[in-house]
Amino acid sequence: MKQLSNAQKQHYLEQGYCKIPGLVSIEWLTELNQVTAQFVEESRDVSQSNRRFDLEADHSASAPRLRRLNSPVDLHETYWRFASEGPFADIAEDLLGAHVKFHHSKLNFKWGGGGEAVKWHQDIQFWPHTNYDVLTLGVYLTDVSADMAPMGIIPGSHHGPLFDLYDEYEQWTGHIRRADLETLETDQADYVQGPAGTITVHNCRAVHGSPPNMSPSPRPLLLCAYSAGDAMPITSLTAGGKYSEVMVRGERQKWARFDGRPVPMPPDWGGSYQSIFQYQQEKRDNG
Ligand SMILES: O=C(O)CCC(=O)C(=O)O
Repeated sequence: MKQLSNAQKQHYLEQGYCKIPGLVSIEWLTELNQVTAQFVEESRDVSQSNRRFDLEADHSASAPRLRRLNSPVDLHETYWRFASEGPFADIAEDLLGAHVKFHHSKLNFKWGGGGEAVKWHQDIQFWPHTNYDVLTLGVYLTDVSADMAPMGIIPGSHHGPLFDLYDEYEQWTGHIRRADLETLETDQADYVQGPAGTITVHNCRAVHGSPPNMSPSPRPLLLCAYSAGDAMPITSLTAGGKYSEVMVRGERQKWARFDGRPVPMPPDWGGSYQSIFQYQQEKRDNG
């Protein structure tokens, strides 16, 4: 094991997630926050969401309110160095084995004063792979307390079914329907919080989400997804990414491994997909 204790790995395998404190140095945090501040500055010149910035409705030049910076590793080498050389890659190796691929990244800001909820969902329906050795690592760039809408994960939900993220009209919503939520123990969710640098990891089948951020401070969470070397994506969602499918550990695998459990497919977005918020925040009465 490179970074994790056996107990942390066991927690991930049994519960589908884990919290990892104390591995991100102050130097990394300072650099990541400096670069992030530059992107927030740049967003002042933007009035509508685009491929780079996902903006809240009341974003403005004088008071930026970002929901997400899309694909940060493509935008600045600091993010890529962190994703490929920092503690994430070691943790991914501890959990996925010797051969690890990078999949994609995003930086969710969840701005203070009402930054939008991320409704309950599982990730793998957005980007299906041939198996479920796919996970997302996150790092909080500031201290995150309970009132700042930390990410909540339902323990053990990765062992359960994959849910339909379409509504009853077969429109993609990117979140679990109300009727299905009633079968889940959302009240048991573990809201992972901690000081700046706290790392979260969740499996691609784990049910997770977060409420609106009603505190005054943003809650920036840099997320990077990785897969085992033999988990192959079966859509082209991230095909244009600069580092998509790049090996961060070990060697390229010639053989794909298939899990017998079927995976629901997302729509064919044909290059128009920007972020989870684009769909989740559309007002439909679908639960
Ligand atoms: O930012 C969060 O709280 C949740 C992130 C998430 O689930 C996502 O972006 O898919």
